[in-house]
Amino acid sequence: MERQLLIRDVYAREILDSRGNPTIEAEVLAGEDVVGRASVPSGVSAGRYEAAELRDGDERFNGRGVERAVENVNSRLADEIIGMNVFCQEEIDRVLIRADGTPDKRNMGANALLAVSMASARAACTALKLPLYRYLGGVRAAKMPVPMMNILNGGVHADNTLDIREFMIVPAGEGRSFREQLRMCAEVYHSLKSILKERGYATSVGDGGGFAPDLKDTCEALRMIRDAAERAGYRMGKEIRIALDVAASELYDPEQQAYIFRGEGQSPPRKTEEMIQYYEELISEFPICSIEDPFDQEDWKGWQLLTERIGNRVQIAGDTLFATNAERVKKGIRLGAGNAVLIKVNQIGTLTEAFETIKTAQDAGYRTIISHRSGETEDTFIADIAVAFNAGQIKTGAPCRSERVAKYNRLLRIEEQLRGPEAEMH
Ligand code: 2PG
Ligand code: MG
Repeated sequence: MERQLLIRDVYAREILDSRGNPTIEAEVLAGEDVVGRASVPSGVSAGRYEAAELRDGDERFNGRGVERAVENVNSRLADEIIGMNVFCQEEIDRVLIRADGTPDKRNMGANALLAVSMASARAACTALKLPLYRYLGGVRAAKMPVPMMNILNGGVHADNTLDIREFMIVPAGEGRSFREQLRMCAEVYHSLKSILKERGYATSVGDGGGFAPDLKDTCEALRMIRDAAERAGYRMGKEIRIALDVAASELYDPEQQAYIFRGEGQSPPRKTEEMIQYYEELISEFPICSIEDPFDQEDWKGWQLLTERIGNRVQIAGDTLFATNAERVKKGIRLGAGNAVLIKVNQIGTLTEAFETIKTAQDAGYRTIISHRSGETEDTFIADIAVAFNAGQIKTGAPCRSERVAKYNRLLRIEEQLRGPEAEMH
């Protein structure tokens, strides 16, 4: 195996993401002719603890251009990285972090740093002729993730009445291949579409590809999903369960110190204790196996109480709360807040830091979910991360819109490889 291959060039360009907003794509040239390419996703959540994307703020693209971040890659970061060994990912990431010099990477832009970090890993695995998951995870990379598939959208990901951002379905993974699990989810998605049509609702989709109808409230959405799963021939609770991303930081009103469900109109603001009761009611009526961001990113008390009350039965996942930041995950572990962590590489800005966060979570027995962002590209990097670290779960949207489907399809190919040459032939 080659132990040293020098980075010869780094180049970035501005491309478009799935919402038509600019994002960065970077290419790393290592040795004579090995090129690794990667692009960076972008979310809408205003997570206070996320690393900072650098946006131009000028008249192009309503201020969302990334020309300055591109320029940072092509000048400052390229200067630092050229000449480094492409196989030394941790060192590369350390140099990137140092070149930026700020805690939230606002100087160079977390988007600039991450593009280089990811493209370097791609170049490294290409040079070794290894699949990315194998390069990142070594011989331990073995486990396919269970899909947590978004089928109904609300909140800021859609222009409808639903307050909860994502309604997802989770197939029972035991004894089933990823291919089968994916099929189950896609079938439920299609039966949901026909039910919505029959009942006179819109079947247009939100950012993650899930449908975005104007339903009355959360319970109606959950009933629709139950009907859809049953119509597709699955037993609710046994074969298909439900996961929610409440994205509660978006519902929280600091003045009233309460959560406001605007789409529900009449429902009064809910304080922390009322939110807990609300979740308890929902899980008693529907087979909900996971709740993401049930409270605001500062409401540690709410997180602790809910984890204490239902954490033994339900996965309670921190997205905005943890922001893929190992220090925040450590705080959560200390306080008993949540029992699972969403991993989004662009929340932290380099691969090495994201991998540290995965390790911190897994060492403490917290579950991990590798996640897309609402603004995605065709890059399938996260599919490989999910397998490399035996994450167990992946959240990458609906089986609709190719930037989401690309990740699922990549996982189908990885599953074939993991099952050996015989399976690969079919
Ligand atoms: C989330 C994500 C992905 P965004 O809240 O989990 O669906 O949304 O990327 O907009 O933060
Ligand atoms: Mg979320």
